[in-house]
Amino acid sequence: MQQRQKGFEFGDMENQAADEGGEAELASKPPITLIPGYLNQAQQQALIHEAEHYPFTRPEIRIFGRTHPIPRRQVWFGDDGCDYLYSGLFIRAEPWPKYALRLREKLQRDFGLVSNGVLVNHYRDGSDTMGWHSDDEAEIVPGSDIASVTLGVSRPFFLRHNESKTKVELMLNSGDLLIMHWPMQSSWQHALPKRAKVTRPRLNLTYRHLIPHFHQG
Ligand SMILES: O=C(O)CCC(=O)C(=O)O
Repeated sequence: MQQRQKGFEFGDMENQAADEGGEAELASKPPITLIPGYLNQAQQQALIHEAEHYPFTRPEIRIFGRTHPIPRRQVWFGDDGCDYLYSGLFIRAEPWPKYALRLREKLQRDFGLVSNGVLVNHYRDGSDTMGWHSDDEAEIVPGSDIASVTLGVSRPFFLRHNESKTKVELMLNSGDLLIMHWPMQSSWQHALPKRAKVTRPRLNLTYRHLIPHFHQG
């Protein structure tokens, strides 16, 4: 049976998944569901240990004509043909590791959340970061949700509406699940800001549903 939970944590405001719809609603409340403590300690530890062996890289991206290594490490796991073009980088899908795959299956069981790839980001400390962006690449299946699971140190996570500029801040703790519902990626951006005082690492896994073989046609 599909389970659809709603969570709460929205700065001082009440969080409510904005699937009731409406432009004004969408401009003030991001369509998200936060489920604190979705993964238990054993599940978190299994993933954290597994990630010690992930083939992370720190690719270079071009910004205003100059190349810079991204301020974090990342790896993309996916089904055959689910390669990803992200921030101008073409990332070939690596085969699924055991626990990342189990989490994919759990998300599908618990929420009917279909995915065929996961981007894993590793932030060594608070100087590693993710800038403002939307996950709106052409190969993402229209209408699909993105599930984001956090492990390790707690960090704030920001969302900002493209037009109203409404800003929402969440605190993401280890084991939390944040579901970014469609159409969040077309009207909101998100970011993980730097935090100088954070000295411990954080992992984040975002499960996405891609159109298979998109880059092979
Ligand atoms: O680390 C995070 O929580 C954000 C990850 C993210 O924005 C992404 O993978 O697109």
